[in-house]
Amino acid sequence: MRVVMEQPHFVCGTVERFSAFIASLKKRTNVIALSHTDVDGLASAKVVAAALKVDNVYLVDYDEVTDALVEKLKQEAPSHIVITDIGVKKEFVEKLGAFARVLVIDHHQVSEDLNAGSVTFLNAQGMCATYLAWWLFKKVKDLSSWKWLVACACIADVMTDEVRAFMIAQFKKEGLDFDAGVKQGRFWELVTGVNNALIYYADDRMQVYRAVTSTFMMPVQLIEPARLVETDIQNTLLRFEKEKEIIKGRFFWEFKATYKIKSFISTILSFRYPTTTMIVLKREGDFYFVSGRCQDRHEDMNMLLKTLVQGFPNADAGGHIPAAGGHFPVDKLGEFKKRLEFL
Ligand SMILES: [Mn+2]
Repeated sequence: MRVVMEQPHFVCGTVERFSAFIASLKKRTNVIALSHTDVDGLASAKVVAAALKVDNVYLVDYDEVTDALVEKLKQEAPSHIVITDIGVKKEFVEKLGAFARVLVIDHHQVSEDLNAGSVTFLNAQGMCATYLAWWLFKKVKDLSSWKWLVACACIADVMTDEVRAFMIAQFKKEGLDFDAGVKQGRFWELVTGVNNALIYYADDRMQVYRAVTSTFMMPVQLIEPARLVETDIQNTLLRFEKEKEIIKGRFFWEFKATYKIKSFISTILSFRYPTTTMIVLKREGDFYFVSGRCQDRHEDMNMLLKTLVQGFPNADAGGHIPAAGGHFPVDKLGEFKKRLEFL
């Protein structure tokens, strides 16, 4: 029986507009793929590269989406730029659109429709960027050897509900029952392994990108780096349980780790303790960087952190009710903790 794979519902852009972009590739000279730094970002760039034979790939974080990046891309004189898994601003794509045809495939919340002139924007909600790219590009090129990676990206972004038939079919090929959960078999091994390898190679993510091929297996050269990060994560979680202080019902802890796992650890802890406010510090030079999390929103993190650093020199804090961040000089730690007792 032929499985009918779920179809995206684009809130911006159309398949016709996508096809016009593809038709324009007849005049291609230089194609660049630009994507995000996580598993969905890497996987969507892989799918684009497999479909279009791109000339260069960039994996970037949001703080790298700047005018400096526009300049760097311009230097390469691309005829086409394909952006996946990054919620880019109109201003940014307009600058790229001045020297290249731009295609943006994304699933983040839309703030504005980017479609205009040389910019094509396709956005659908509830499906990861890799699934959207695969769904669009499979009409251009046979991408059947990449379906396993598409499934991994859906798992990594926790976006499997709306692509159930697709997921069930991929798990079945592996002899796995999708309804037994996503944390099984080579899919989960790949998701955690590649995620950890991306953390290990945070300063050279293309090492990870190049290692991933259309063969469904954890790349051999990434196994050890991924293991080192996994060990760091597990040790850090154990240390949290041992070292955390309880100050007025809140958890207070100074984070230390070998690799860049702070936001990953914070996310794990906020799910483990959804009803406890968590104040996590990380020392960088003469400053403490603080993050406050309160998953159940019983306390306003934006207000709390602002009050905790109020009046400190060279200090700042802000954010939202469930999550906020800030920084203050290390010599204010005593005062910071004292304030925490009374707030
Ligand atoms: Mn994504």
